[in-house]
Amino acid sequence: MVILFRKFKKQFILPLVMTLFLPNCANTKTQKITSKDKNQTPKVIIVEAEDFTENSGNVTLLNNGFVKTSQDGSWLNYSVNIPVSGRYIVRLFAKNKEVKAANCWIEDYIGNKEGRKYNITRNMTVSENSSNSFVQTDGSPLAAMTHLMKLHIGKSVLLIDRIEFTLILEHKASPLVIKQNTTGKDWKLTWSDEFNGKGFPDQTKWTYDIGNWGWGNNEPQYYTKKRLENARQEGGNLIIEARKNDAGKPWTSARLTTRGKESFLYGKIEFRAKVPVGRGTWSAAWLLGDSYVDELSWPYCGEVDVLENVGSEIDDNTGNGKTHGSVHYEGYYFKKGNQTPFITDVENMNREFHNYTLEWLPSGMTMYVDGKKYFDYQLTEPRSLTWPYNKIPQNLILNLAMGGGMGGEIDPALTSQKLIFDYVRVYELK
Ligand SMILES: [Ca+2]
Repeated sequence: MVILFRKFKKQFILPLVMTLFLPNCANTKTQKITSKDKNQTPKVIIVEAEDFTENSGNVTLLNNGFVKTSQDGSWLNYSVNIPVSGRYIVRLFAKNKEVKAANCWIEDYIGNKEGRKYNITRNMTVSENSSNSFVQTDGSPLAAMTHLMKLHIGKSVLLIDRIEFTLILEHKASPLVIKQNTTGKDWKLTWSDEFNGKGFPDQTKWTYDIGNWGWGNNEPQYYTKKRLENARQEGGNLIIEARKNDAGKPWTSARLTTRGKESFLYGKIEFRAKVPVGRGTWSAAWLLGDSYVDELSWPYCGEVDVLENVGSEIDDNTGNGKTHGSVHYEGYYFKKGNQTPFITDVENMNREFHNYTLEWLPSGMTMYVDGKKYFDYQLTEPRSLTWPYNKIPQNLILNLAMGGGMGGEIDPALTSQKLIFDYVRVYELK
């Protein structure tokens, strides 16, 4: 049982002048963790606005504990102790007394050695003339550790109250790792979902990734949990449907994963799928390392994209398009500038099912579309020095994103798009 316990800062009369200009200095207070019992795992982490460790220099601490930001744009840094790895709801409590909306976002791991910007909330808009309200992003992944975060506030005068992090899903490794035999000459089926059921996806095989934090790619869709409109078995298929202006969100969709159920080490993995056309769609069937906890885990945990297609690369008339095969890890990702794109043409992508297949062995990986090899990545030095795929099991992910870094601008005419899977099959060598 989580008891919300926080100081009622608005009722305190602080020994300060009405407003106090704050130099760019450190504040040593730490955030409150809400839990009645100190030994109990806290579920809500509260970071008070005034507990910043650094600021942009143009913010003002008010005597009621709010921090007032500036028309010139402001930022506030916070040290946030996350006690449990998992997915969180992030809420920003702020008042906006101005006549225009204010845009905010939260950056994690500021000052990281890789020089990367980890946006864990996408843009959060505080409406004009709003008071005592909050804006919210769901599903942000956070590892258990002390995070240095930066709250970015656009050119707006806001009264910031606090940020809350609410745990919605604890991170757990998959209880079952299916390690495949890798020698022999024939592939033998070891796991599959034929999607012959009705209604919800098989909950013994799949869990839901939920939320709208942007998924590291500034994606606008909200992935829902257990909602037939977004993910269902029907007619022998799994349908993942992205829907516009649905459930109070600009776009809803679904992202299914085997994480938490089973993961795989080696084997042949075959996705039989039919993708949607339409500018802005981003279809994917892929693998992500079990050691992924938050964005800092990537790409060290591994990611293998077996089917990756964007609607803007499909000819709406012929249905001919492209799929991208990629293997991401420390030795091979955008920061290294050594990505060799493996892209192949696929005819009639949206009207016929095609087989998108990965063969993953200790020696490397190959990929095929309808049995035709187009991807060959063999494990040679120096690749082997940082190669995670001989030790970190990978879980399977099926999702339909809209827009974002790769999906691009969404055709405003789109209202509903479907990514359809006939089956997912996993084999080992015998
Ligand atoms: Ca089927």
